[in-house]
Order: sequence, then C-alpha cells, then structure tokens
Amino acid sequence: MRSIDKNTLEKVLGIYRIIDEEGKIVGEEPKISDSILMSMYEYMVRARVLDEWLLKLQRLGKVAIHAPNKGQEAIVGAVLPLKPEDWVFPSYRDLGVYLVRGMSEEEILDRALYNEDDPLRGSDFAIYGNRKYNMVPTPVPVGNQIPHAVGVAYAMKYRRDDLVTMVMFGDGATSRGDFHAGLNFAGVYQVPIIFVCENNRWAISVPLEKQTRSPSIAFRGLAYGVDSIRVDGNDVLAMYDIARAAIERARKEKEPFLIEMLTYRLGSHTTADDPSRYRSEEEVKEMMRYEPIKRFRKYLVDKGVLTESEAEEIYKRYSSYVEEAAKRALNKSPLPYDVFFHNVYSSIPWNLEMQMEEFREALETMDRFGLEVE
Ligand SMILES: Cc1ncc(C[n+]2csc(CCOP(=O)(O)OP(=O)(O)O)c2C)c(N)n1
Ligand SMILES: [Mg+2]
Repeated sequence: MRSIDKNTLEKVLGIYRIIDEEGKIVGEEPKISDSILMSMYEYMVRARVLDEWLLKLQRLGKVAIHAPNKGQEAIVGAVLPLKPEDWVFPSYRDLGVYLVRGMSEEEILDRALYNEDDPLRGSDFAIYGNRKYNMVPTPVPVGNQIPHAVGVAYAMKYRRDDLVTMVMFGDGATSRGDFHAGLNFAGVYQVPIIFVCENNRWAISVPLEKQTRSPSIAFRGLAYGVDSIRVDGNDVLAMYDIARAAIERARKEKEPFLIEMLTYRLGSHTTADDPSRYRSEEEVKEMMRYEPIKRFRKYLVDKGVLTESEAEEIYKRYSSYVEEAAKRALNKSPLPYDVFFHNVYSSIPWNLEMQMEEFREALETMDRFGLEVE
C-alpha cells in the first residue's frame, strides 16, 4: 500500500492520478481486489441513478429541493476504506457517501420526501445524515461541519479510541473562518481527521479564482502544517488509494490529512439555480470528458473485470431498484404537521406552543376552504 510521506510542493501543486479520462493507466496501479473495484463502480452508479430520480421527483413537485451530484461520484473512493465505527461529516452533495455508509435508497428518499420514516423528522432540506451509520447531518451554514468534525476527532484521540473522522466540504467552504480554525486546530493538536475538499470549481455562481489567490487548496492545508495532496477527484482509483493511506496513517499516527479532490459539478448548484447565468455550455461539455463513471468503466472493461453489457445491466438493475424504492417512499404518510415544533427543545416553550396553535388553526382554515398544503 502507498505510504504517505512528508509533503512536497509537487504534491500540493501537481495532481495525483492513476487513470486518465480514457481509463488508461497513467500512474502506479494500486493493488485492489476485483470485488472492491466492482463495489466502487456499483456505488458510483447507484449515486448517479438516485441523483437522476431525486431530480425527477423535484420536478414533479414531490421533493422540495435537490443538490445535483452528477460528476462528483468518485467521492465514494474516499469513504470506502473507513470502518463503520469511524465518523463521517458529509456535505449535502454526497449521495455516494450516504450509500457507502449503509443508508439505502429508500432511507434517502424517505428523507428527501419528509415522510413518516424521515430519520431527521422534517428538519432542514437537502441535508442527509443518520446516527445509525455514524454520519452527522450537514449544517446549512457552509463549512460549519469542519470544526465539529475536528472536535470529534480530537475526542477520539483523547479517549484513545482507534477511530478517525472524515469531513467533506466544498471549495467555497474554504473561505469560511471555520475551515481555517478547523485546519489550524487539527495541525496544532494532531488529530486523526481526513479533510476532503470537493473542489468542483464553483460555489454557486462564484468561481474558485474569486475564492482565493492560493495556487491550490492543498497548499492552504500545508500552511497549517497539515499534510495535503491534490488528487484527480474524477479518478476513483486515485481517491481510494490516497484515502486508504491517509486513513491508516490517521488511525496509527493520529495525524490529520487534507485531500483536495479536483472535480466538477456537471449539474446545477441546486434545483433552484440556473447555471447558464454564470458559466458556459462549452465549459460543461468540455468537463463531461472527464466524468468519473465512464472512465472507470473503461478501465474495468480493459482490465477484464466488467463487460459493457454487464455495465448496462447494473444501470438497469439500479434504475428499477430505485423506482421501486421511490414508489414505496411516496406511498408513506407525510410527517405530522407539528413535528417541526417537537424537535427543537426537549419540552416546547410557551411561545412555540402559541405558534404551533396558530399553525394548526391556519391548516384548519385552509382545509375549510378546500385549499391544499403543498
Ligand atoms: C455561511 C453560508 N453562506 C452562504 C450560504 C449559501 N450557500 C449555500 S451552498 C453555497 C456554495 C457553497 O459552495 P462550495 O462550498 O464550493 O460547495 P458546492 O455547493 O460547490 O458543493 C452557498 C454560498 C450558506 N449556506 N452558508
Ligand atoms: Mg464548490
């Protein structure tokens, strides 16, 4: 297995990759069993299919909002080497992460539809997390999860647990103070955490050049004494290979690590965004060439681990699987109207009680007039 030595400028300015966009090996091929390779592929396909369904359900008015994942599926490589007991603080654009951690498509859809089985009981939109899978829901303020995750990793070290923490965030989050506080603390106290910055070049309409003049985000990690590397984030093999080494080192040596995952968001920021207002069609078309699933499929086919018809069959299988899961999730009852009031305090204070009453009356009035709550 790859060992991670001390940083060089080449690591924070160069790009670590194993396969190119044609699926050809351009780096040192790591030893990974065929079954792990196939599970990487299947998780990426599952994330893609689920992403397509969430988009459809949003357009049908069933899901309030969705943050498209297309193009960023290679994140599955970063989480696969973790143990189930490790803690993950994902971003809101990480369907592959939720799946690898063990959430099923149906559980994810229950959340997206806020039905009776929603594990987060109607709390904020487009946020996924689940205590059952040691996965903390993403806070809505961008990057807030970074110091939380560092604190948890510090506690792990303090308690001498053999565990690590992984936190995902976008390039835009590196402009928040939380990124800097988190990295500094992790560097000074040497905590077992892996930072994964999903650098997809855009923070809604703000391009990376307007976030920082640093030559790379890995370079900024290095400034805090955190070993860092820039990885081709559309190359799932490179992501897996680096994450595996970083996780093992964090577990043994209690050292933090930052992976700058160079990727691209092929869809809109969320379903409430129109990217044609700030970036060109040509840019997206050009970036489609580097898309992670197609290139990994080519690699697997060349290697003889997968055939094109098997790949087709996998896509179809998960498409009907998600369709069935969506039917079940759509058939469940919605959450009761007062759920939002019950999940804030352990007992409801008088002012919230009043609001709940007003809300109930408003619903009754709407009911009398035959109006529907969407
Ligand atoms: C503190 C804060 N400021 C602004 C927003 C609005 N907002 C939501 S996502 C986002 C962009 C984040 O970009 P990035 O961190 O690169 O993640 P990406 O969406 O590209 O995955 C912004 C500005 C917010 N949620 N929180
Ligand atoms: Mg971004």
